[in-house]
Parts: sequence; structure tokens; C-alpha cells
Amino acid sequence: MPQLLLVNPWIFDFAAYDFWLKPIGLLSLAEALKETGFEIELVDLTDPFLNRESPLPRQLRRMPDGRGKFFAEEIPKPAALKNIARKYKRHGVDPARAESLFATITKPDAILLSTTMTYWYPGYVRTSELLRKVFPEAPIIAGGLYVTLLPEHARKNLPADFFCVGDYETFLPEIFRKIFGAAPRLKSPEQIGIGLEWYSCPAYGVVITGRGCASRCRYCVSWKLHPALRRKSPELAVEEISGQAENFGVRNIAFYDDALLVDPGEHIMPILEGVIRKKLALNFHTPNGLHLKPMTRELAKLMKRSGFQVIRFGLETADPGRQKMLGPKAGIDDLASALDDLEQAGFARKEIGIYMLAGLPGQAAEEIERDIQSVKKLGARPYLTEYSPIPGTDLWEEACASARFDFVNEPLFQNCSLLSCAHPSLTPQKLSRLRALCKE
Ligand code: B12
Repeated sequence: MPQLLLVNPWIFDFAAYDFWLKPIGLLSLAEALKETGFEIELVDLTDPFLNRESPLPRQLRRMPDGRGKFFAEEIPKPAALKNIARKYKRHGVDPARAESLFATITKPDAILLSTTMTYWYPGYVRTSELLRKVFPEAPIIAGGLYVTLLPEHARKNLPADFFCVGDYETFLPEIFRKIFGAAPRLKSPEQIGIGLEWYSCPAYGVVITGRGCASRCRYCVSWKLHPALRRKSPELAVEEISGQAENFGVRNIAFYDDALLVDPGEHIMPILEGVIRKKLALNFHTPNGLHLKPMTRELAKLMKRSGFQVIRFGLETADPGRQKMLGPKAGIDDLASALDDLEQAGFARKEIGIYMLAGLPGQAAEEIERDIQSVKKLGARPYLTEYSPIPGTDLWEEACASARFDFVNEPLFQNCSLLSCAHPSLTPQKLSRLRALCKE
């Protein structure tokens, strides 16, 4: 069977934090390939424990819940960003270590490179260049979100031989047929549970129980990528969660789903009941915001008993006009009622984090301030997330009309921290004052 090397590349950005980040698409792919009989090696260049002496240097130590810093070094800024007065960094293992690590690996017959955020592409390019240098004969197959959302840009800029534009289970078999002469049948992420054996010291686990979303929000690409919600069976999700806990000793697990709570009776409730029956003593995290509307008192109780600690929801805006414009996902009444249920179940209101979008086209700073106040009035903690214009979304045209940078031709400007579409009243200074207001 051919030998495959799967690589999660460096992150090049002004800032990045290991907010329970693992390449779940690549990990699912590894599992699917393993089941088909391929020999797999997986290297996650962002793993702080990679090829590093233990114990970890102080600055890389983890929080008790598994989060922590990436190893990072300042690097020259890409030309397009030279006027941005911020340091630019490579997050992940340093290149010399990466190269010596690759040199110890069995020569692969093909390399599979993953990608996520569109504006991290310089890190993908650099990783690919290094892989080409160490393994000049191995074809490189690039896949993941950046390749899927910006295939033309990827073909032009990323040194790879094949581009998997879309889900691996649909498009990778054909690429394999071209390379190896046969197209394997690959299970989808809904048909497999992922393991963490590729990490010498996993600080946490990650699980995705389904792809797609029931909401049709105009700023989000999730429902464009997966128009129908596809899910794991609750039994498989419980098996995956307990497998990560028992085989790899993790105590903290993050859910990546866009629609974890939708139709709770058929999905999340049986999952949590299964987890409780197994007495796993886990802490669950939801760095990707949950929906507010499906919350009920029963669900809140199950969430408390199964180990949810700090929960994040997506409200995005409290402004009724903007809600209508973005695609109504939830309103302030849904937040009020969810908070009642959660409080009854034993959560403190201030433990409930509410994501609110900042920097949408036409969204003045005063509107964001009112949003923050509405959430605070209910006792929850607002978190501002800067709007990132995403190709393929319904809001793209409008985003382009208010663009302060040319993010159509240069994906680096899709970086959320540049506030590329923000109303003139939302200056960086104003944004930091608003962030401070969230914490008060
Ligand atoms: C989980 C998630 C997060 C997590 C973890 C992110 C991470 N870095 O891994 C958290 C909550 C931390 C997060 C944060 C943010 N996120 Co986010 N996030 C997602 C989410 C919901 C799921 C991604 C995922 O893991 N999907 C599941 C896997 C299975 O899918 P996949 O990786 O795409 O893999 C499939 C294919 O691409 C392919 N594939 C993948 N890899 C490979 C490799 C090879 C070789 C091959 C052949 C195929 C292949 O096959 C897979 C199976 O189908 C997506 C939305 C979405 N539904 O995609 C948004 C999304 C990626 N996030 C987005 C944004 C904007 C953000 C934030 C900037 C929000 C903010 N303002 O704070 C931050 C940035 C944080 C950061 N620095 O990482 C945007 C992307 C923006 C962009 N320009 O690229 C998305 C698309 C959401 C949206 N609003 O539309 N996010």
C-alpha cells in the first residue's frame, strides 16, 4: 500500500492562539485513509509538542483546559501588508526542526496538505515549498477550505500538483486514481470517529458530529459548503468522545459543529446521555458558537451534567433591523430564554459567552455598543468577533462595496483583524474600547 504523508501547515498571521485548534478535516481524512489500508504519517506543524524536548518551555505551557500559545517567531510581512503597523508571525515549529523531522520520515508516495483560513495562504505556500525541497518526487495534493473557496488563487500561488476543491470523500478518489491508478472509497467524516495518535501529547480532543447548518446567514459560508445538515449517529459520536478520553487521556474536548444543538432530541441529547452513562468526567467546550433557539431546560440540565463549562453562543447582532438583513438566526428574546434555562441548570450567567459580530458593512460603532449593552443587561458576557468577508457568501457583494482593502484580489485582506469592511466610526481604538466594555 502506498505511504502517505498528511501535513497541517504553519499559520502565518499577526496573531493566532491555540483556541482548541486541530485540523479536524485532515484528521478525518487520516482515519478514512487508514481504514482503507494506506500507510499514514501525519505531521501537524502547529503542534507545540512537536519534535520538542519535554517539559514544554514556560511560554508554551497549557491552561488547565488545554488552550495555550503556539510557538511563534516574527517573520517578514508579505508586501501587501507592509503598511500595517503590526508584527507578522509564523505560528508553529521552526523551519529547521520541521525539516529535520521530515527527514526522519519514510519517503512518501504522495503528500496531502491541509488548509483552513483563506488569509493564511502564505503559510501553506511556505510549507509546500519545504515539502517539495525534502521530498522532490512526491506529488502534493492540497485540500481544505482555502483551496475550496479560492481554487483559482490556490492554483496560481500554491506549489502543489493536485487541488481537491471540496470534500475529500467526493473529490480525492479521482485524484488518487490519477496518481495510483485506483480510486479508493473513502468514508466521510460522519462515518468515522477520529483518534489523536498523531500527537505525542494531546492537550485536548476535538470532535465534529456533523457538517452543515440549518440557518442561512448571509455572512456565513457553512450552508453554502454543505447545504444539507449531515450528522454522525449519536452512538458513533459517543464512541469517538470516549475513545479520545480513554485512549489518549484527554479531559477537555471541543465541538466544532456549526449546528450542534439543532433538533436536540435526535442528536445532542442522546449524545450527552451516552457520555453521562459512561462516566467520563470530561469538560466540553464550544469555541464555535452554538445556536440559541434549540435551548430547553432539559438540554441545559444535560449540558451541565455532562461537563459543559464555558459555553459560547452565536447571537451575532441584537439589532432587529440587522438581524433581518443578515438572516434571522436568533434574537435577544431567544438569548433571554436560553439564559433562564442555563441558569436554572446551574450555570452562572457570566460563564455564558455571546459572540457578537463587529465590522459588518454599514455597522456603526454605536450599534455595536448597543449590542454589547443588550447582552450585558441580561448578565451574559459578550465577545466581539470581527467580520471576515468570505468568498461565496451572500454578503460578499455588499462587503466588496464597502471594502477598505482589495480583498477580492488579495485574500490577505480577508483577515478578520483588518476590519476590511468596517464603518468609518469603528476605528481600531474604538474597537479596543468596545472590547474593554465587554469585560467590565
Ligand atoms: C470549527 C471552526 C472554527 C474553530 C476552529 C478553526 C480552525 N482553525 O480549525 C474556531 C471556533 C476556533 C474558529 C475560529 C474562527 N473562525 Co472558524 N470555522 C470553523 C468551522 C465551523 C468548521 C471548520 C471545520 O473544521 N470543518 C469541518 C471539516 C471536516 O471540514 P474542512 O476542514 O473544510 O474539511 C473538509 C474539506 O475542506 C476537505 N479537506 C480538508 N482538509 C483537507 C486536506 C486534503 C489534503 C484534502 C484532499 C481535503 C481536505 O475534506 C474535508 C471533509 O469534507 C468553519 C465553517 C465550516 N463549516 O467550514 C468556520 C470558518 C472556517 N471560520 C471562519 C472564521 C471567519 C473564523 C474566525 C476568523 C472568526 C472570528 N472573527 O473570530 C476565527 C479565526 C480563528 C482562528 N484564528 O483560527 C470562516 C472562514 C474565514 C476565511 N476567510 O477563511 C468560516 C468558513 C466560517 C464562516 N463564517 O463562514 N473557527
